[in-house]
Amino acid sequence: MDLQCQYFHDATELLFIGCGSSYYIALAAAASWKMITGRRARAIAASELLLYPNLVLADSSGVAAAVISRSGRTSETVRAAEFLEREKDIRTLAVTGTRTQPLDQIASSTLGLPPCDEESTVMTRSFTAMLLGLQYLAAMVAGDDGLIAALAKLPAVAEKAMGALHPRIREFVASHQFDDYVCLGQGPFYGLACETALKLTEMSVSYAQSFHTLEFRHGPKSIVSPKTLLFFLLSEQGYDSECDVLQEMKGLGATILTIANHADKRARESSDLLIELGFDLPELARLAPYVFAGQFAGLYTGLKKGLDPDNPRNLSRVVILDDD
Ligand code: F1P
Repeated sequence: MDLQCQYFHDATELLFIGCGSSYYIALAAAASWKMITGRRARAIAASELLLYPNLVLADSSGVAAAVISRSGRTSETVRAAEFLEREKDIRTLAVTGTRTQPLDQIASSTLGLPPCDEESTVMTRSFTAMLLGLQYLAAMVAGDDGLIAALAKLPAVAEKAMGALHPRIREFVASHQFDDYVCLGQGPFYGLACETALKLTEMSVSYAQSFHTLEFRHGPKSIVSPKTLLFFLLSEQGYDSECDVLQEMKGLGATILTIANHADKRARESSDLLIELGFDLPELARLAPYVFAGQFAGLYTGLKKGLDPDNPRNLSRVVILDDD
């Protein structure tokens, strides 16, 4: 794909559209796009566009859309691309792990990432790969060479961090028993918190919720107990406020798993497991690794429960609706 697609350059607003994990990529990608390019960006679940088109597209001029789908076949996502291209004359970019599928054929351009297409029903490396692909695109559109260079450094440092993380999460899961999970993040980390919760649900059939970190105080915190594992995805920009919530929840008796790039004494003292990435990279260049903990926690919790995390009950690899 010519990453300099003119319609992307000209767009005054970008919609990021997907389902499931791909919608959560859209959440993180839309936040990244706005922060990198300064242009308006929104994440939309494909079903919302199909069921409430006027709500989504009201007074949206100069719109382009990135339509995200590992399989390129998810019915709602393909229909969303068709609707935009054929009924609204809005150009779309397919972001996909699978070429020659309906989405690829309908979209005006394709950012194809076939190596990311894992065999598992559950999206893991395809999540991080498609998010990174969209962050690269944003950095190219913004002409941000420093961010492009930082993104290019990420795989090497992330691979090292991933290797160190496996045994820590495996041990933590083996030595704890939880009734439920809550995953918390703000700004570009909110979509990653949603994905963390989905991994726990898909891979281990556990009850997991996700919230904007400070929203958790407004009622949902009533669920907190030592048998509740709270994932805090700590940002730099919101660190102090997020740490206030972390300390408050520790005071209520929660078990806390914290992911941060750098943690201070407060976070260290209140976390039952602290994952400190320590990457010498700008914040937006190191978003993707924040989902590793949730992916591993889902994997090891599923295995501990005697499940097959790659083939979750009730799920299919792609959701194809009957009338497709
Ligand atoms: C989207 C999705 C996945 C989910 C499951 C069903 O797939 O909802 O996020 O884990 O595999 O499909 P896709 O549109 O990205 O192929």
